[in-house]
Order: sequence, then C-alpha cells, then structure tokens
Amino acid sequence: MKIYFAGSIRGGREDKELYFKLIESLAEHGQVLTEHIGNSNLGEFGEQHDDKVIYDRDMAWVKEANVIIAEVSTPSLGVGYEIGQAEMMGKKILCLYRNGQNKKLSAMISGNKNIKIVKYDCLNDAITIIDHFFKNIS
Ligand code: 6K6
Repeated sequence: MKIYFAGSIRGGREDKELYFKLIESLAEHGQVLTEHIGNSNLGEFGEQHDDKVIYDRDMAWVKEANVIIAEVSTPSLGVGYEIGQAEMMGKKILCLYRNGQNKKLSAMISGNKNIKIVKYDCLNDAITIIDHFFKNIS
C-alpha cells in the first residue's frame, strides 16, 4: 500500500506535530511517500528545492499512490490541488478535518461526493478513523 499524505506547508505549519503523528500511524498501513510533511524542521519557507522539482516529484507520487490521506484543517492551495488531481486519477481519498476550526472547510471539498471527509476531535479519533478506512478498503 502506497500512501500519499497531504498537509499544509505554505498554507501554514501550525499543525506540523499533528502531521508527524498521523504519518507515524499511517506508516502502520503502508509506505508513506510524503514523510517530510511532518518534518518539524520544514517551515513555510522550508525545503530549499526548486518549485518545479517539488511539483514534478509530488505529482509523480500522487500517481504512484494507492490512497490519498489529507489533513485539511489548515486551508492550503497545494493540498486542495493535490486532492483535485487525485480525484481525476480515480484515487481513494480520505480528508480529515478537526472540529472547532475558525475557518469552515471549502465547499469544493465538503461538497464533493468522491471524497470521504471525516471530522474528528483529537489525534486518537483521527487514528481510529484511519484504521477503519484501511480496514474497509482492504
Ligand atoms: C518550500 C517552502 C516550504 O516548503 C517548500 C517546498 N516543499 C515542499 N515539499 C514537498 N511537498 C510540498 C512542498 N510544498 C508543497 N508541497 C505539497 O503541497 C505537499 O505535498 C503538501 O501536501 C502540499 C502543501 O501545499 P501548500 O500550498 O500548503 O504549500
């Protein structure tokens, strides 16, 4: 199982520790192609690659992945783009949205019937949701 985890980078790194823990949990279900998203040293201005290199690499990984798991509590153009591309490729997509955010989830995600969106309260809830998701697709 190849897993593409998507989480905000330039959209804001407030949830980077949460991403790290989610990636740890995802790694029990397969190979996480995007482990760097949880890297606490990667800030909004983090990884010093050319943007084209990042785009090409990430799109190749989206193609390679069996599933896309996106943490969408922090609005991110890049995460939204990846979800849209993954949908066009027919990938299975799970979006996790934490309750109590001051910004509502975009209707382009919440209104899309091809995307499974689950709201959660805490890390343990999110891990349970992830475990169910993988149980149901295997
Ligand atoms: C430059 C500055 C900080 O980080 C960078 C470049 N690093 C990136 N490395 C890997 N993936 C990236 C990078 N920037 C964006 N992405 C992809 O877009 C990731 O897969 C994330 O899921 C998503 C984040 O998009 P933004 O719009 O929040 O950056």
